[in-house]
Amino acid sequence: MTELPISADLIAERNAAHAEALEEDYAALGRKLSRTGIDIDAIKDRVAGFSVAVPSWGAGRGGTRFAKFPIAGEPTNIHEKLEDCAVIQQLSRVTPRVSPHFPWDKVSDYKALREEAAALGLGWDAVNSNTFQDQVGQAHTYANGSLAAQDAATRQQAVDHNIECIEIGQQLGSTDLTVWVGDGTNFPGQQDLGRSLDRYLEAASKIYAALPDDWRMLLEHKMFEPAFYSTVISDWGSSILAAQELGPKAKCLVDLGHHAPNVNIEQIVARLHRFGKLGGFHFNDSKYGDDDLDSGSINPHQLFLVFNELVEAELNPRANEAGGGFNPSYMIDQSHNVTDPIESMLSSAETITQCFAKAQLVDRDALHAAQEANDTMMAFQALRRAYNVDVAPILAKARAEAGGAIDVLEAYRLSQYRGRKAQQRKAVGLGAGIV
Ligand code: RM4
Ligand code: MN
Ligand code: MN
Repeated sequence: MTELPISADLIAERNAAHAEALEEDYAALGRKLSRTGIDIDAIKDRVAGFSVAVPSWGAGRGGTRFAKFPIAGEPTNIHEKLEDCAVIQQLSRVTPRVSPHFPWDKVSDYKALREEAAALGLGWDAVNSNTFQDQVGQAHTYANGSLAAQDAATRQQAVDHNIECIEIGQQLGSTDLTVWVGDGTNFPGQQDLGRSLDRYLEAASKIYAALPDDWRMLLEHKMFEPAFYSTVISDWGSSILAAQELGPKAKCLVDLGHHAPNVNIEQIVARLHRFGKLGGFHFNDSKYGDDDLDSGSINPHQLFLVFNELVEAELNPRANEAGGGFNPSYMIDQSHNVTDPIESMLSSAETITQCFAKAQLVDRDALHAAQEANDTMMAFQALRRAYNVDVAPILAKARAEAGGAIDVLEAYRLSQYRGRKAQQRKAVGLGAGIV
């Protein structure tokens, strides 16, 4: 392994400074949990086994559609992005995989890229295709759609790109292809709503046919943007219908910001699982639309309820879960406009793991008994009790035992990593906004 980006001595020194307080907090929480029959070490072990992938594109300050405000030391290529992802993993110990996006992360040698990541302690997660944007020199424009475009040559180009993504993913060691398309319309009448779905399904089935046996195709729905009148795969209904038509290796991916306001996302999770189609998540938070805000920054309770459904789902596996049982893919998908992306992803990884841990604390027997007895208040309280527990000491202890930092943000700031990168990396341009 090459040298990791943050000094191990710094982490050890800060952890030593926090160790006594953490032991006190962990012991106190352990006593509290044991009064309800919960073994804190067992929860810690589960937390130690949890992980969530980070998106390569989340390492930069993505900006909004309006403007981009780069920071000094921001990464400009996949190599620098990997280095930043390694910082997140080194400190948090819950983000061991990176999800690449092509062609953004294209290189000439993927074997070397895989080794480069491994040397930084990183593996690879789902490969993401991009047919929502034209590239320089591209033969056919995606202005009128990609997999659902009217033009057959455009559809074929989009299919070929997805197959190329699978081939790259095989070299990297991925086993999932995530397909999000921006295809849709801005005007009533612009396209035939039925036929555009037919075209999407036909093109998607060609990609599906190219999937290796142990791969999944994750269909990501999104209600609107860039299309503002209709979107081809707009919701979980369209997504599950498409996944069912494609076959057992096609699953649905839930990006938390891709729904109509106030939609009950945890119920969608339960529904997708019921039909063996729950493929994975893009974690972020949202106030209005696809805001890509930091996970749990707006509605941490919703995130907890999603994990509560995931625990229920794991306890009730569905026979038709092809590909080895319950194994949803977890990833962060955020855009950072006003924070250092490393700090945001550290914070989000922590919040996601907290919600996972809290969901493990739910007294399932009490919950199910209350549900059976129609005791609404006690059923709600079973969830509430778990949600109200501050699980921070469990996470910190699991992290420290794995070599991570007890206080991730403190260690990151003291490392002056971004400042050092600002000296070494070339500056990022302002980028194209629409103002
Ligand atoms: C989309 C969607 C996809 C992501 C792109 C960049 O809104 O969330 O997952 O690949 O943005
Ligand atoms: Mn997404
Ligand atoms: Mn999105």
